[in-house]
This record gives sequence, structure tokens and C-alpha cells, in this order.
Amino acid sequence: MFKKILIANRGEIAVRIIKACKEMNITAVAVYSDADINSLHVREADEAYHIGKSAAGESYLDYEKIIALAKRINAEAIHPGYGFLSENANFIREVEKAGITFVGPSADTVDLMGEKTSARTLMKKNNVPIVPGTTEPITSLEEAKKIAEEIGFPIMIKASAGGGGKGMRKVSKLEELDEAIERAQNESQKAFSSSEVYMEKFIEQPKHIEVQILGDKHGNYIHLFERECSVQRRHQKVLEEAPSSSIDSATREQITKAAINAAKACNYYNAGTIEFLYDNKNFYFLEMNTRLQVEHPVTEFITGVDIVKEQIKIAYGEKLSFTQKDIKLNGHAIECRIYAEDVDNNFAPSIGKILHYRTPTGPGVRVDSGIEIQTEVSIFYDPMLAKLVVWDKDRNNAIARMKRALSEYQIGGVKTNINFFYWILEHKYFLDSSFDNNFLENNFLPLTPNKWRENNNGNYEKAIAILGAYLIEQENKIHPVKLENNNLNKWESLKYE
Ligand code: MV4
Repeated sequence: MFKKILIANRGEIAVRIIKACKEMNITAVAVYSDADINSLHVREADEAYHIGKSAAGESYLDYEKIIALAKRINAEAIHPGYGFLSENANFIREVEKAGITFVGPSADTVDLMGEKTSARTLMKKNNVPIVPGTTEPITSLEEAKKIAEEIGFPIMIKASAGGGGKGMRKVSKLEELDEAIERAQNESQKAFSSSEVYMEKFIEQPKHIEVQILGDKHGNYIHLFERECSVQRRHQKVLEEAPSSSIDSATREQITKAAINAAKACNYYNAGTIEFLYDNKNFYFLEMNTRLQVEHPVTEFITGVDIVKEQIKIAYGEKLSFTQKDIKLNGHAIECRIYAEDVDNNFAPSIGKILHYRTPTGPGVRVDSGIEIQTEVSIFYDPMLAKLVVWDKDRNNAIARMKRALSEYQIGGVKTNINFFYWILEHKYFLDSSFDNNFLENNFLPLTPNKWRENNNGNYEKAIAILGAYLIEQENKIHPVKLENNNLNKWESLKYE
């Protein structure tokens, strides 16, 4: 097994990967920017190295610096987490050129799946249902008109190089098509340096259902069932669950089979996710995410598989140690993404220092946190602070458990969306699973007085904050994080005056 892995990320996912490394007896190496000098991932790692300024472009995205560091400290592998460099094929190529193992799929697979028309072509060939539309970029307006009329309006124009909701445009009638295509091409050129766009039929009120897969480097594949990810706002997921309560077991069998076909079609290895749109009748391939995803813990809860450890074993070249029939779907898991944001102010990011922090505990509760008391939540990175994940034997019990866990979550110093989750968890459409991808946009009106507001667990006594501040100050004194070797019990030498 690897002896040392560099984690090219920050926040909760860096912490998550560090924990997997420690359990596997692998030295976990953190990297950090100016803004993250005192952050949790640095404290938890075995070693931590400063890599640059707070802006991600000058630190977490600076892959030459990260690869040079990995070589200098003899890290044998790099785990990219999600975001940042995780789906950058050029990065993967450079990592491998340096003789370091990338914990993820091959650069060629990432390229292939990143190009949406080539992905659609491949899926169609391999019995994975795609959204009706073109599998080639649009080259002539005349042809585009003909195809659009065949598909039927409304249609969606999408950038070949886009994804995750970026570079999409809905067109409702033929007269709007010419201008929409030209605009989409211009926007795509600006955003992705490629003007290629293609067309899909617009799927009305779909759900977003995705399937987790694992493939090893020996051609073995398994799926870990699906996740329901329709509760989102502006393409940011807010709450995810596994399994989806919208599909029956026959559909589950088909969609997971399609996902395995998709993974095989692109010679996938490591952990990956195939996204589908589901309109309560059919499901359609949307795109493949060639990385570990934020919401992987709900899948871990219902299958008992540690996805991050599997990623590391696969990267090392091990065969999958289980087959499909070893994987059983057990119970129900829900994840709430805890963001530092002001729900009442159009979900604007809320920055500041964490003055009080107490996380939920108890049966079936998991908190993947990137923060602790005294963490400075800055403008430089995504405002997701933590993920609260619960498991119980069925959906109703999991919902009740999530509400209990939310009531225990105490965060002081920044505004959070904690209370907002009561609104979701008590909404009729959530409870009866009739929500779709527009659930929040269509139903949440922040200005009306809502019951969720009454759960006012965001404000804490200043005294508690001051005590917490004192304790962390003491820790800083005995454990300056600038030390490159973190491997000491920092609490042993703590002295109270
Ligand atoms: C669509 C669609 C309807 N029809 N494609 C948004 C994310 C990106 N991966 C694709 N997206 C969509 N593609 C067709 N042909 C609606 C969406 C969509 C959406 C999809 C999943 C979850 C949330 C969404 C929110 C808005 C739009």
C-alpha cells in the first residue's frame, strides 16, 4: 500500500480523506493557503505544507507547485477530492508524468466524459438511454431547425464543454432558435474556449438521480445504488438522500445496470457517478462525474462501503474485494449541506469567525466537518462548512432523526442554513416525494413567516464563545501549525493557568 498521500484539497473533504489515510496507516499530507493556515484539515493531517496565497488560483489550483511538493516529500499518490483539480485531465497527465499515482480515473476518461457530445455518442452506442437530441455539435442553423422540430419544443441548448448546469439555455419556440444558438455559442466560447453546442429535448419537471459506481484497474465494476439529488438551488445541491424514494425496484435495476454500462463504456476506474434525469417514467443519461462527490456519505451509510478507502485501494492497483451480490441496500440516509449563508438575504454567503461550535451526536449521525471553533470562514472558498448525514431504517425515521440532529447543531459567529432544513423536511412535497428539480425555486418564499424560523438555534451566549476562543488560543500556543510535522499529541502539554 502507499505510504504517503498528498491531499490536494481543503475543508471537509480534505479532513474526510485524511481520516481514511490514517485508518489505512498512510501518512496524510495536507496543503494549505494563507487563509487556511489555522484550518482543521491542517491540524488533522500528519504533515502540512504551505502552497501559496488565499486565492485558489495561487494555491489549490497551482498544480505545478503541488506536484513539485509531492515529489520533494515522496508522496506516492495525490488525492484531489472534489472541485479544484479533481476533473482536470492535464493535471492528471502531469501527476502521472512525475511518477505519482492519481487517485481517480485516467486522464483520457476524464477528457472523454468532459466532452458532452462524445459522452452522449458513447452512451448511445452502449445501451445507456440519453436525452433525445443531437450527438454532434450544431454546425448549421438550417439543420438545427429541422432537428429541433423533430425533437419538439421546448428544447435545451447545451455547451459541449459545459456541465453541472453551466452553459445551458432553454428554447421554447422555433422563432427563438437562431438567436439562442448564436448566443449559446458565444457564451460557450467565452466560458470554455469552445463554441460547440448541441441540442436536447427539454425534460419537464425532472428529478436528478445519480448512481455511484466503483471500477478497479482489472475491469471489475460494481454499483452502490442511487442518490436522489433534486433538492437544489441554482445547481447547488442542498439535501441528498439514498436511496431515491421516487423509483421502484424494477427502475432501480435498470438505472444501475445503465450506470454499469456507462462505466464500462469509458473504461472507467476508481469512484464515479452517472447522473440521470428522471421524469417519473423514463431516465436519461445526463453526464458523468469523474470524481468523488460531496454526497458520497449517504451511499456509504446504505451500503457500508467506505468509498474513499476503496478509491485508494483501486488507485494502488488492488482488485475490488467484493462483488455486486455482496452489496445490500440497507435503510435510508439523508445529507444536509450546512452552508455559511444568509437564507433571508437570498442565500448570500456569510463570512466571519466561528465563535461557538457544537456538532450533533448519537445513533445514526455523522458530521463531516471542515471547521471547528475559531475557524475563519472567508470569501475565498465555497461556503459549505460541513455535512450533516443521518441513517435510519427507513425514510420517515431518517427524517425524524435528521430533525433531531439539526436541533443539536450549534454554530455561532456566522449565519447558517441550519434552520432552513426544517422547512424542507416538513414540506408536503418533500414528504410525499413529489418534488422535482425546481422544488426550492418554485416553493420557497423566504419573506413569508415560516415555521422553520422558530427553531432559533443559531445564537449563543458570548461567554461560551469566549471560553472556546480561550481554549483554541492555548492550542495555538503549544501547537503552531507552521510546523511541517504534525504528528504529536497536542493536547498532552496543554496547561491551564
Ligand atoms: C436538463 C434539464 C431539462 N432537460 N436537460 C442542470 C444540470 C445539468 N447537469 C443539466 N441540467 C438540466 N438539464 C434537459 N434536456 C434540466 C436541468 C436542470 C436540472 C437538472 C438536475 C438537477 C437540477 C436542475 C435544475 C435546473 C435544470
